[in-house]
Amino acid sequence: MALMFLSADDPVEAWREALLAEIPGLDFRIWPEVGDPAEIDVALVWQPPPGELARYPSLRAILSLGAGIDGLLAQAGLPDVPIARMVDPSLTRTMSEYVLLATLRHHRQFDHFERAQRAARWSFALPPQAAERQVGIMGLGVLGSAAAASLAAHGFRVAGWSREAKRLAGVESFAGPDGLDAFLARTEILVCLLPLTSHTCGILSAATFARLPRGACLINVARGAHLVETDLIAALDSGQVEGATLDVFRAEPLPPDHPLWHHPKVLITPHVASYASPLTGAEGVAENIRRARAGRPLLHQVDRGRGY
Ligand code: NDP
Ligand code: OXD
Repeated sequence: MALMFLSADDPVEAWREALLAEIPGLDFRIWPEVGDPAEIDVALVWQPPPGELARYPSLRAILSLGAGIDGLLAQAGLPDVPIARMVDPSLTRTMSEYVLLATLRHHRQFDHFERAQRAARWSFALPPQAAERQVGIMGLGVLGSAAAASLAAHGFRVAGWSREAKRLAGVESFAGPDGLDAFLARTEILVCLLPLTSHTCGILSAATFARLPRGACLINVARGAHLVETDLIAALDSGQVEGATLDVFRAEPLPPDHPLWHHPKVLITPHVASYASPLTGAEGVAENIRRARAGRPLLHQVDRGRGY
C-alpha cells in the first residue's frame, strides 16, 4: 500500500525524506502521479481539490498537513475514515512567536507609531507595563495554550476562553457561552485561535467587539470566517477597536481591491502565522501511518461531530 502526498504549499521533497527516515521503504506517491488509486491507503494532504479524496477506495486515514480541518470537513463526499489534525512542535512554536510579536506590536503601540510616522507626527505616548495589559485568547487548545504560556512568561495578564475550563499556570480560565461576557470585558488584546465550526463561525462580530473595552485590539490567526469583516471595519472606524492584525481571510488570497488592504489600522499577513516542519512533524505523521495500517486510533484524531 502507498501514501499519497497532496499539497501545493508544503515542501514535498523534505516530507518524503523525513518520512522515509521514519519508515524505510515507505511507498510515497506525489499527487497527481499516484498510479492505481486502489493502492493508496493513507492521504497526507493540505487543501485537496473538492471530491478528490473520494477517488481512493482503500483509504484508511486522512492526515492533515494543517491544524485546522474545517476545509476538509466541508468537502462533499469526504470518505468516512479517521482524520488526524497536524500537531507539530514547529507549528506550535511559530504560532506562539507570531502571537507574541503581534501582541507586543499592539502593546508597545508600534501600530500607532507607524501611523504617526507616515504623518511626520512626533506622538509621544508610553504604554502601560505588560503586567497591566490584559490579553485574552479564544481557544486554549494545542496552539492557544502554548501562546498563552508564552505571553504569561512575558509578564502579560493572560486569560483564555474554551469550551471546558482549563487549569494552566498564569492563565485565567473562562469557559462556554456563560463565560464569554466576562472574558471579553477584561480583554484589551483579543487573540482568536478557535477552530472554525458552526458554533464559532462569525464569532468576531459587532456584538463581540462591543463587549470589549473601548480601544481594544484584535489578532485573528484562526480562520477568516471567524471574522465579520464589515463589522471589524466599522469598529475600527468608530474607535471601538483600535487596531487589528489579520493572518486569515474569508477569501485567500485576499482580493487586491479588498478594503482591509488599505485600512490604516490593519496589518495583514498572508496566512503565514505558523507552519509545520517535516523535521519536527514527521515523527507524529509516521506514527499515524503505522496506526492507520494497524487499525488503531490516530493521534490527534478529529471528532467529526464536534468539528475539531
Ligand atoms: P485545538 O483543537 O487544539 O484547540 C481548539 C480550542 O478551541 C480548544 O481549546 C477548544 O475548547 C476551543 N473551542 C472549540 N470550540 C469552541 C467553542 N464553541 N467555544 C469555546 N471554545 C471552543 O486546535 P489548535 O490549537 O491546534 O488550532 C486552532 C486553530 O488555529 C485551527 O483550527 C486553525 O483554524 C488555526 N490555525 C491557523 C494557522 C495559521 O497559520 N494562521 C496555523 C495553524 C492553525 P476545549 O479545549 O474545551 O475543547
Ligand atoms: C492551518 C495550518 O490550519 O496552517 O491553517 O496548519
